[in-house]
Amino acid sequence: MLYYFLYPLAKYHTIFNVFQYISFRTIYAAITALLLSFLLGPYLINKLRVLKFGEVVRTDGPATHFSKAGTPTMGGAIILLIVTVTVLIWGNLTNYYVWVVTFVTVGMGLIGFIDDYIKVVKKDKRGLRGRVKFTAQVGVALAAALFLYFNNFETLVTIPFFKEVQIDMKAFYVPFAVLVIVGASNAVNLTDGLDGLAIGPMTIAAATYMLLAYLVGHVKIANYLHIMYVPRAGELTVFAGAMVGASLGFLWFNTYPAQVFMGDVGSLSLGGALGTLAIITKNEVLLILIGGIFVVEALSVIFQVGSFKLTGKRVFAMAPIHHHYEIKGWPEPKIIVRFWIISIILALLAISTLKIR
Ligand code: 57M
Repeated sequence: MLYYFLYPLAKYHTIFNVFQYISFRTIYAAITALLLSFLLGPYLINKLRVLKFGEVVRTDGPATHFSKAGTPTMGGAIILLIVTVTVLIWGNLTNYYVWVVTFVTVGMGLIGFIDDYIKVVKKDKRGLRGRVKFTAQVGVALAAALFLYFNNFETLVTIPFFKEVQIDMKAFYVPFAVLVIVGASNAVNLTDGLDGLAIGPMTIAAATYMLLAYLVGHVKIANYLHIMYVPRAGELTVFAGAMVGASLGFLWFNTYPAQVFMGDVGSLSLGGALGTLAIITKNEVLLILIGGIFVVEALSVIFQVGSFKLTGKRVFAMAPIHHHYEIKGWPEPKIIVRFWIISIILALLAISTLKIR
């Protein structure tokens, strides 16, 4: 919005020129989202408490979690609100990529909100039925993928570390994009089981895509680095910046011992946003590395369930894998911080693919 109203004033005073720069708007988007989190966080968390939106903790999990019962949940609604408001303030709203990623973020958030509402307010532990939830997620992702496809979005997929390997998926790009978006959304949801465990790696992943969006959207840098140039994708730097600010702001309250949980409204929407950023920045496959923690968490569930069905034996003491370490006796903060460290290493490795190819 500021871009729309203030940049035209550059003809009266050059100071207004700064509003055209993605770098300037990204930095201030991150700061705005962070400040909004600090200002609104305590008030909104209290509101969740007053509304009795408290977590119902399962009794078959690690015993250390029983004391977390009643922690306000659905705090993801705060993240969603702050990201959207920040993007409306600092984004160039004439850029349709901004709307695509906002659509997925809010759409997935709504699905998560309904799920949380049924669990927390209606006190139905099962929440939204699995099939309904999955179909709705696919619907949101499919709408975004079809929109991109019919707007001549590049269907060529590059493989990290292998410059020469490029696969043109043509129409198969649509189901592929749906898989990336829905997969990311659910993987983040599975990871969200310890204080700060999902939001830490989310901040790191969003920061990585912030950098990538800037690079792929800048014709000179993209040519210099020999990476795919994606016209107009640079504007997503601002969106990712808002995500970084809002995620860091949420971490302030969600860090151990958490004052609030994000709920499905947070995990599904942030995961969906991450998947969409991966698609539009044309770094789809690299998401496996950037979101490595989310991938490992999801794989641990797949292996656990698969192994139990096939052999009757468990691979882990409990899946997702963070529960395995809890049962092995690792203190919760140790698991969380170690997963953050791994996330940072993975992000650095991902950035190194700009040169190692
Ligand atoms: C949601 N939700 C947390 C909170 C958060 C197929 C199966 C592996 C699915 C999986 C599952 O249901 N995962 C999705 C995980 C829950 O957190 C809430 O949910 C929101 C995210 N959707 O924002 O509102 C609990 O996690 C803890 N938590 C924190 N800090 C946070 O910041 O401590 C969350 C956020 C909270 C709190 O205790 O109540 C969850 O774990 O339920 N299921 C599981 O993860 C279960 N695993 C399992 O059944 N494993 C089996 C098989 C099926 C693979 C096995 O290994 O044999 C475990 N979950 C729990 N207890 N809680 C089992 C035991």
